[in-house]
Amino acid sequence: MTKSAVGMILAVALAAVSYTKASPPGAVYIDPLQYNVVEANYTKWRNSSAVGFNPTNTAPPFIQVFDSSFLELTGPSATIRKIASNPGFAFAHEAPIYVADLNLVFFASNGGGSLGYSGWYNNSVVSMINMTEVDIALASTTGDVNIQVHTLNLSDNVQMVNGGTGPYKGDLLFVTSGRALLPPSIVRVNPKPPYNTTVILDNFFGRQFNSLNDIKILPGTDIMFFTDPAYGWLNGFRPEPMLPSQVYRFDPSTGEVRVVADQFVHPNGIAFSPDGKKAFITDTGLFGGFLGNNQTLPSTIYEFDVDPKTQSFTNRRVFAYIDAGGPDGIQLDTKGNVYSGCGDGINVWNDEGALTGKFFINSTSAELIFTKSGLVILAETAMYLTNIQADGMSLVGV
Ligand SMILES: *[C@@H]1O[C@H](CO)[C@@H](O)[C@H](O)[C@H]1NC(C)=O
Ligand SMILES: *[C@@H]1O[C@H](CO)[C@@H](O)[C@H](O)[C@H]1NC(C)=O
Ligand SMILES: *[C@@H]1O[C@H](CO)[C@@H](O)[C@H](O)[C@H]1NC(C)=O
Ligand SMILES: *[C@@H]1O[C@H](CO)[C@@H](O)[C@H](O)[C@H]1NC(C)=O
Ligand SMILES: *[C@@H]1O[C@H](CO)[C@@H](O)[C@H](O)[C@H]1NC(C)=O
Ligand SMILES: *[C@@H]1O[C@H](CO)[C@@H](O)[C@H](O)[C@H]1NC(C)=O
Ligand SMILES: *[C@@H]1O[C@H](CO)[C@@H](O)[C@H](O)[C@H]1NC(C)=O
Ligand SMILES: CC(=O)N[C@H]1CO[C@H](CO)[C@@H](O)[C@@H]1O
Repeated sequence: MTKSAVGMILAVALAAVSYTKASPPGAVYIDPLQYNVVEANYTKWRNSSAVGFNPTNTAPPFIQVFDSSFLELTGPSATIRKIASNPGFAFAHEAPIYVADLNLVFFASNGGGSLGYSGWYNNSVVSMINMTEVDIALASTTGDVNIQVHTLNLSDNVQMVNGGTGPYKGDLLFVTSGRALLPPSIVRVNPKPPYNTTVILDNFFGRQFNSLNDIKILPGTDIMFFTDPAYGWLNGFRPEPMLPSQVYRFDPSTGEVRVVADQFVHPNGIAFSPDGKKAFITDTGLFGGFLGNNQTLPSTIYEFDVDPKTQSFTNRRVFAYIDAGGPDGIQLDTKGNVYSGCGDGINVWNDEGALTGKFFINSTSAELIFTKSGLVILAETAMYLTNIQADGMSLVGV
């Protein structure tokens, strides 16, 4: 029987018996009907300072279930365990790339937020964690572990790595936000020592990009799509933007660069459906850097059709509005479920846009990545692993 078949039978069985017996162990079922009306004297009304919706006040981290279909992707025995931690430094922010044949995850520190190397004078730090070491350590205990992460020393033209995907032709594919007058770029990095780098794009017809944030390759092609918000300026390490905050398409075989979507406040994460027909862009409009946060601006995932001829993003519609923080990095599993790093952890929607569950850590996660060991959650000063059954796009070559 396949893993997903087991999950499906389990979910059906649970739905028939009782939601409160929801497996995995420690999972908490929140029946939306119980919270549709809470009345004026409710003691847990939320404002912008609340981390997330945790009406059961369950100790994090835990699996929060809004719809029993969520159990199909977690499987019956998923846990959430910390695998690395550094309380003083936001070492695990974004740009995770899983290199399956080496069983390594590469990622970057926060280049702008609290506990990151923010500011004009400091580059972010790219690191790597060895998932074989993680597996061995987790097998020796039922609790958390703290695996050493290895710092890479990349060449100086790699500044403020913020997004990544791949492997692309065997290499890590990062986007950098640039720093001061050093331009944002797309860069290929050798995943093996000496980690040598090759920049493949650093301008739009002679103009510097604002601060590239995230990148994906359209499934079945070598064409790259990336977002370019103004966060380098808003976080104090880039000059004022000279381009709209928009989404670009780059064909590395011809060198052609063009815009495929605009009209965002701060376009952030990017992902495609497994068949490549739909695109998702997260807009963290509410996060304004030095301008401050504004809860009335987008905290929204938009869904588009990918035009079969032009590959422009068409038919924009709201896919989800996030109830906690803003949607940052975004990844899909092979069944089309959508995962995004938000203010309370990883939020997950089915392909119809229904929020089915969360990996609730009670703090911000900006990104996640699927590995053979499960889903790795980047949570700024910590990394978690949840050994769910779903397979991500990063495991099938995109
Ligand atoms: C809410 O609290 C107020 C003040 O204590 C009280 O007068 C009112 O009856 C309460 N309402 C309900 C629905 O319990
Ligand atoms: C938000 O709610 C908390 C807890 O009720 C309260 O202490 C805080 O003052 C509120 N903040 C704002 C901005 O309303
Ligand atoms: C979640 O985090 C907030 C802010 O750090 C904290 O006040 C709250 O107690 C935490 N909730 C739980 C259930 O641990
Ligand atoms: C990862 O760790 C395993 C177990 O210690 C080791 O055999 C392997 O060489 C490591 N891989 C890399 C790329 O360092
Ligand atoms: C990077 O440089 C630091 C400091 O020089 C060194 O400790 C570390 O081993 C280097 N990392 C790699 C992967 O070479
Ligand atoms: C790294 O260096 C090797 C040897 O010169 C070269 O073949 C490879 O293309 C380089 N990779 C990158 C990403 O620059
Ligand atoms: C928040 O954003 C809205 C919409 O752009 C704007 O009208 C409002 O002035 C902003 N509020 C603050 C406090 O900046
Ligand atoms: C966090 C950090 O590394 N800050 C450094 C940024 O760069 C300035 C100037 O070189 C240093 O003084 C800070 O310590």
